[in-house]
Amino acid sequence: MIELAVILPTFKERKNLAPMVARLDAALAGIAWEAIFVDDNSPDGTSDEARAIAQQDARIRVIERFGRRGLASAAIEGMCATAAPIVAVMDADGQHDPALLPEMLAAVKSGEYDLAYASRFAEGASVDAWGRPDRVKASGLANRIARKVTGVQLSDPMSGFFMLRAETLRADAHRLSGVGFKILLDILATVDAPLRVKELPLHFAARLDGESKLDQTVVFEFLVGLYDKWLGRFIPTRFALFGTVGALGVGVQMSALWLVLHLLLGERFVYGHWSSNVTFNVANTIAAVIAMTFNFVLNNELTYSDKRLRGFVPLMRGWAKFAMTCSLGLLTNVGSAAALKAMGFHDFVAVIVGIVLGSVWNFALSSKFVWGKY
Ligand SMILES: Nc1nc2c(ncn2[C@@H]2O[C@H](COP(=O)(O)OP(=O)(O)O)[C@@H](O)[C@H]2O)c(=O)[nH]1
Ligand SMILES: [Mg+2]
Repeated sequence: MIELAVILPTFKERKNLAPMVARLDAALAGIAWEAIFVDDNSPDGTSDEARAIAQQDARIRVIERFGRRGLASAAIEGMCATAAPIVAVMDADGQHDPALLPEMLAAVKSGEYDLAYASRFAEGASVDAWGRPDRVKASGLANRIARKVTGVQLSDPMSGFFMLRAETLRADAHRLSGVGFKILLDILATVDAPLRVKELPLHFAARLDGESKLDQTVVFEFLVGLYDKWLGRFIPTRFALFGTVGALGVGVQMSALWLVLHLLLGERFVYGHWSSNVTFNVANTIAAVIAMTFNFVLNNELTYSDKRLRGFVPLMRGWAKFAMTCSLGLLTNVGSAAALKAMGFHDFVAVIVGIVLGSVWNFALSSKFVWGKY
């Protein structure tokens, strides 16, 4: 009977898989285990390598996902794809020592603890071998903020190496946000009954091959994750991001308008001459297209980073579709404002309601038609 499933989310880790499996095999002697690699269609052929290993070793399984990215969602889907009663999550790059797994398993199996995890900042742990003093500092700060905001009192709630009963996870899996990388924090902050946590000191190592995927996005994802836990249930995280990008777009359009008028009118503009209607309309149209393009790029990078469009043709097609949804959004915006004004509402109220309705419309359409699969 299978006892333990080890979930290893991977993105571009091809060369690290074989050493990882060898270490799991050595560490878990005498335990009935399986390992599931959850790969987001890595361009380096990680999933092919995982399947090649699995051909020789039935304890190894592979989940390959397409058109999506995300460490947290990969971990959740892996944990829900096993019949093992106990599940663990760890990095596939050698930074987490599999030798800690038996001790974690004993703690969870004993019934004394609901969750065991390896902390980089516990008594007896070390991060020197990591070779990334910048990330040590950033993690320390992130941990402090996370403890404040969520009330979770662990030395390293941002750890990516933990184990718990699968049923504990499944009971709340539908409520997890699956956003960003802080899956442990997400679990701890989501479950209703407080979990009894066993903390083990981790000697955090340097990664074997390749480079960190979290370097570029670590701060952004952290903030998004915190927002999601904090205010996400009032205003959904993605909509908040979309709205923020939209608000920035207003600033971009204003600046672009100023710039274009300046270019069109040159000195006359500088000395305070007002533009004619025609010039203004031409300039404002150009500015609007610039702002819309800015919004498209930023939404593609941030709001929909997990479904990011890449390559010239997909980007141009996405841009064209975004332009179309935005024009419909504009009609909704102006149309609803006009209707409200006709009904006797104050101008200001009409404009605000128009903006909100237009944004909701843009958001709904673009998440379906620009970044969605339908
Ligand atoms: N499936 C999947 N795995 C990911 C993704 N991003 C990172 N990973 C994996 O998650 C683990 C931790 O990521 P890593 O880049 O090592 O982050 P770091 O240890 O914080 O520098 C590694 O095994 C990565 O391959 C992703 O978008 N999807
Ligand atoms: Mg790593």
